[in-house]
Parts: sequence; C-alpha cells; structure tokens
Amino acid sequence: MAALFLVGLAGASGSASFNDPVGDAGSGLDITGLDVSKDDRGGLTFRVTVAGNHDWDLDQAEALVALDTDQNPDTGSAFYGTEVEIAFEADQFGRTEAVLLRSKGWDFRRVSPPDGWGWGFGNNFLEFFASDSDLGLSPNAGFNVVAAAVGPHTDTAPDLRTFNYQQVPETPPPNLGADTRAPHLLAYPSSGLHGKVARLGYWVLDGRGTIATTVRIYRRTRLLKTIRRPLADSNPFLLSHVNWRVPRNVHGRLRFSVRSADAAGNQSKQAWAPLVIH
Ligand SMILES: [Ca+2]
Ligand SMILES: [Ca+2]
Ligand SMILES: [Ca+2]
Repeated sequence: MAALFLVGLAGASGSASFNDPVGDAGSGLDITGLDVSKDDRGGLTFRVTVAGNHDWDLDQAEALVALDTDQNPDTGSAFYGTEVEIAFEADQFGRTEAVLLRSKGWDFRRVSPPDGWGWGFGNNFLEFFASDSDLGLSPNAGFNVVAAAVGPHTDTAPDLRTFNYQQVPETPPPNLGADTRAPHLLAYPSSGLHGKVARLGYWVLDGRGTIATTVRIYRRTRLLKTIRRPLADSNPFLLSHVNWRVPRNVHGRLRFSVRSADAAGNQSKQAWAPLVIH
C-alpha cells in the first residue's frame, strides 16, 4: 500500500543523494539513503529510502529527519544541533503520520505544520515536502541533515554526525567557531547482581558528537569505582553504558554519577542515578 500527498517536482535543481550502507541495522529499519531535492519555488523534498518493503501502518516503524538549519552543531537541540525535526510516527489509531517539531532547549516541542507542507510514503520510502522558509531556512541557505530509524536497532544516515546540503550546489559550509557548549547528559537508574557485570546507563548529547566520559560509583559518599572513557565518537541516537564487574561482597543501594567533556574540554553538569545491586 502506498500513500502520497505530494506536489510534483518539475525542474528540480540542487538535488543531492546521500547513501547509507545496507545491512547495518540488525533486525531494525535499515535506511539505505537520504535524497534532498529543491524545486524552483523554494520547496524542499526529503526522501528516506529503506531496505525491503514496508507496510508502514502495520510495521509501526518510526523514523525521523533532523535539520541543523543554521549549519551550527553548537546551537539547537539533540542530534548534532538540530533546530527542526520531522518525525514519522504512529497516530492514536496506529496509522503512520508525520509531525513537525522544533528545538526547545535540549528537547523538542511539537508545532503545527505549515500550510503547504506534505508527506507520504511508499513501500520502501518516507517522504516530506516543505518550503525552505517554513523550515526556518533563508533562500539558498545550506543546512546539515541526518535521518534516523527509531527503535531498539537504531540506524542513522550518516552513521555519525550529519550530511551537509547546499541549496546552491558546491557552496562550502561555514567554518565553525570555537565550541563553547557543554554536552548534555542524563543518567538512568540501573541495577545488577553482585559478582556479575552491571550495566550503568546514560544518554549524552554533544553537538559535535565527540565526548569523554567519567563514571563514578558510590555507596553513600564513599567512592567505590571510577570508570573513564577516553575521547571518542558519540552518537546521540544511541544510549550509552559502561560495564562494571560488581565485587562479590557489594550489594544494596548504590548510586553513580556521570560527567562528560567534549573535545574542546567543555564539561557537562554531573548527572546522578541510583544503582541497585541484588
Ligand atoms: Ca543502513
Ligand atoms: Ca544548529
Ligand atoms: Ca547507517
């Protein structure tokens, strides 16, 4: 079944195709490409192509396209500095619909879609259309874009960070200034068994996608363990964790802190979560 509510795109200029590997999504939705095209009236179309055939309403697969509209990963929200996100998700009746979200702090809020936007899907793609101005883009401005399949097996295109798209082909993206924005961090209540490996979960968002992390485990105020992760790529679409082999004689209610620093040395606030060892 296919549904398509888009206007035709005669005379598209400034089209770009970005590819993503096939088979990098496990059993999840496998993105194979992202196509961006522009018509001569300032309309932009985004098509996310996926492997295999899907009945979107039946599969309940969810995907999103995130736009860094000012080509600055240090402004906007999660997902490498996103200002605008279009998410394909199930409505209250379980049917796939597209919703528009704008960044608010490190989060997003749903907003009414503009007149004249459109979206649709076919067996192997999701697509939406909007004018550049409704997406917050100046005429002819470039932007960064990433597509992501949401779920237990996240696939993103590209695998890390964003593609740069220019409405005027071959315009170079602007040079970035110094990164002065610290990563944003959440720690998740975690649990484990004494004598076994416990997984301590957290979620870190850094605009430029590179962080170092320090996890500290405490019983009340006594430090039991420090685990350091060196500077490395960080994907904001994935939850992170560190493993801790819990000593056999440790159990009960512990807690842990997480703090991350980006490549420029900006430190996140410290996040805390409980850790229960059975
Ligand atoms: Ca893929
Ligand atoms: Ca931005
Ligand atoms: Ca990928």
